[in-house]
Amino acid sequence: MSFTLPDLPYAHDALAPHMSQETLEFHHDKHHNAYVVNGNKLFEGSGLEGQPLEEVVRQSYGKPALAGLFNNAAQHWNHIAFWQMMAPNGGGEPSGDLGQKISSDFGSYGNFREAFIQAGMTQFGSGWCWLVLAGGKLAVTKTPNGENPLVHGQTPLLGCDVWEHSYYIDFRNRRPDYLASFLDHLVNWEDVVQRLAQG
Ligand code: MN3
Repeated sequence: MSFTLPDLPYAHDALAPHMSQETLEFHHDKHHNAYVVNGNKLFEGSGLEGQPLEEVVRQSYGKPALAGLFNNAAQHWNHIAFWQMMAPNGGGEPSGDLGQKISSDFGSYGNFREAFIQAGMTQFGSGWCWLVLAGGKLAVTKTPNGENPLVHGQTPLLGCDVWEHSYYIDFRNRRPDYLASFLDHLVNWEDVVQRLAQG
């Protein structure tokens, strides 16, 4: 198999004004595409040809000879998920079983929201913040660069890209505002529910 760039699950202008058409044109069409192109160059001879993407990510992690492949494969997985984890008119406090589990595991949705924003703010440099399922409980984590919860044996439910390319066009240096906007206006909670059900 080789990596291919999936289309966005919505139009490039569908998340505006919270995430602009220009951001998605650069982020999806150029940045994500670069991970696909570079990952395909590094795939050959890796010994992981024919493996599903999640296995490529898991099996290349922590192996110095495969570091380049890991970075690109993990970022490919992360971005495919990131596009699906957002939707027009998304965000806000989820209801139903997911809302109850968030209240139960964090004390309240407000506590979760604060922890998620704090994790994204304090990820020094590039990386991601996550809502994960670990040992049957929800938790907030952060990872550097392309690293993701899969390599830590956790189920990623929601991830927010805090590389500058994800927010600098729309929010300049205001990463906390970007994180708040992501939670309040963009999260596709139906996708999170599906990931939780499969977790
Ligand atoms: Mn990105």
